[in-house]
Amino acid sequence: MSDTPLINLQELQLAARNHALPLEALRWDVTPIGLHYLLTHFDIPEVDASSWRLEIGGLVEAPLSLSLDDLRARSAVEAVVTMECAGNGRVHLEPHVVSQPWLLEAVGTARWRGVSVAELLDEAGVRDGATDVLLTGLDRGVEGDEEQAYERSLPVETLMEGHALLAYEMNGVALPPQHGFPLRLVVPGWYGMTSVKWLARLTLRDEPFDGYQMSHSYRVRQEEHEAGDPITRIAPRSLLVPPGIPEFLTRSRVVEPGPCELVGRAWSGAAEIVEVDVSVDGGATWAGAELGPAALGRWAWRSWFFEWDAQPGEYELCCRARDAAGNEQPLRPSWNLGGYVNNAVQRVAVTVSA
Ligand SMILES: Nc1nc2c(c(=O)[nH]1)N[C@H]1C(S)=C(S)[C@@H](COP(=O)(O)O)O[C@H]1N2
Ligand SMILES: [Mo]
Repeated sequence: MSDTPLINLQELQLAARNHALPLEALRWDVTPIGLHYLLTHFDIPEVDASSWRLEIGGLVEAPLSLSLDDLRARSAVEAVVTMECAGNGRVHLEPHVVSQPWLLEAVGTARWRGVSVAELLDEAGVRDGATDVLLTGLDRGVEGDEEQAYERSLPVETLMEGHALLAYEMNGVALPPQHGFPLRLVVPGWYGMTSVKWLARLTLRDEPFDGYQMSHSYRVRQEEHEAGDPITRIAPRSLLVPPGIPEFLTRSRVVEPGPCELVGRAWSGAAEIVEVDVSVDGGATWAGAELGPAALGRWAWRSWFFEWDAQPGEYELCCRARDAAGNEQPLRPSWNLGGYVNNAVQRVAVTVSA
């Protein structure tokens, strides 16, 4: 970690609000709520569920105004979904990008329950010419000198085909305030910024929204005045549970000699995970890990296992995932202005004691 750049107090302030998944929590199939990562741009709003409504309007035949009870009375859908922040890995980029200083753990897997977005849009009746849905949250703030609600749009098609849901439950309980009470969008396979929390409105439009969170943030660009490419689906990543015991300050690991089972998770929004490779020598040589069952469904991370015969010495453990579309984690990061989508392989320093 000595090569990690110093973060400033403003970044520490963000990091204290927006926490990551402790890597040992990769052991749970479904992340316990308090261990799921969090990212909130502005403040967590306090929402009165009895007066709250979800409005569906714009280019629709019949605008809808739905209470939480209305939504709960409909047929429910459920999905186990791995969500990851697009800024995960940011702090490993050089030169340093000032923002939420994620290391590698801005990820979590939850069982979401709610209503299908496609069903609601069908009911409202999407008018000809409607191409995009603007999703507006109740939280407000200032970013890039612009006062705004947190809001982003998605193509109607993505919401119709993509298994997207409006969730009112997480892991079997009502959405906690920090995860979007009373209702949030969940778009499986897409980076987290897509899944708008504290939803107030869905507005059907005839073009993509061009507000701050669309045109400035969440684009891969090298320079400020470049349009760049929008960030969409999650690139493959694998993470391992650091083995043995940690040293308090450095988090470096101490492992007993002998057989040591390395375990971790791998996921990709583009296509299924087909391979995870492990290296104990910093990426010089690799061997295949065994994939666990795909029991959690297509949108959740996959477990993996690797038997390591740990002999006394110093090691750097790495893991590397590949998906069915041929996307593979790079060994080294590639830089961009916003510090997004750095899915370079994890590196864990381990001392195997004599
Ligand atoms: N309304 C609203 N929705 C939001 C955000 C936000 O700040 N406001 N943050 C987004 C980002 S960047 C991410 S990564 C995910 C994080 O979801 P979580 O905090 O439930 O893990 O929520 C997304 N939805
Ligand atoms: Mo994010």
